[in-house]
Amino acid sequence: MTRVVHGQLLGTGQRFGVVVSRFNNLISEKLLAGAVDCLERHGVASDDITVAWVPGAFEIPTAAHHLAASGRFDAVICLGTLIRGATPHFDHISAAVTRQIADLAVSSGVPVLYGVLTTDTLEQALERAGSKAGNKGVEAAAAALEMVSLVRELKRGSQK
Ligand code: INI
Repeated sequence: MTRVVHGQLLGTGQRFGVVVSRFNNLISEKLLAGAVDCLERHGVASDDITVAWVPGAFEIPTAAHHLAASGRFDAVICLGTLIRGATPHFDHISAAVTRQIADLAVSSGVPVLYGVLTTDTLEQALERAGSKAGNKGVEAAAAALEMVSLVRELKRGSQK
């Protein structure tokens, strides 16, 4: 018979590290509020959420690495806001940050979630931070809950 494995969205007893960057804080604080609200509404205790602020998106992978390596968290959620400017700066930072978070998600053994906005305009970022295009912080937190549960289930399966 086919064995189908799903993650659940129950966060009771789970611990989360959240990295959030201060650059474009107007947006990032909305991503953070959405992520924390989502975790708490799914049963995560506020004491079980650690928030690490970093200066800009470029610093997110460093902090995420330390949170993941600490062994204290079931998942690490990365939040930030990159908005395109007049130079290629945005492209370099967004490519590096995205690649490093993806690498960490696979190599650390801990689910690492990507809630970093990369938009052309401030308006697009606002739309993704709690208005008409949802809130990417909420989405990243929901994905974190699901991945914690899924990874636990997959580890259990591999021990059978
Ligand atoms: N950091 C961001 O988080 N978003 C941006 O849009 C941004 N832009 O456009 O420059 C940005 N730059 C700062 C960068 O992330 C580092 O903090 C800085 O280079 C120091 O390492």
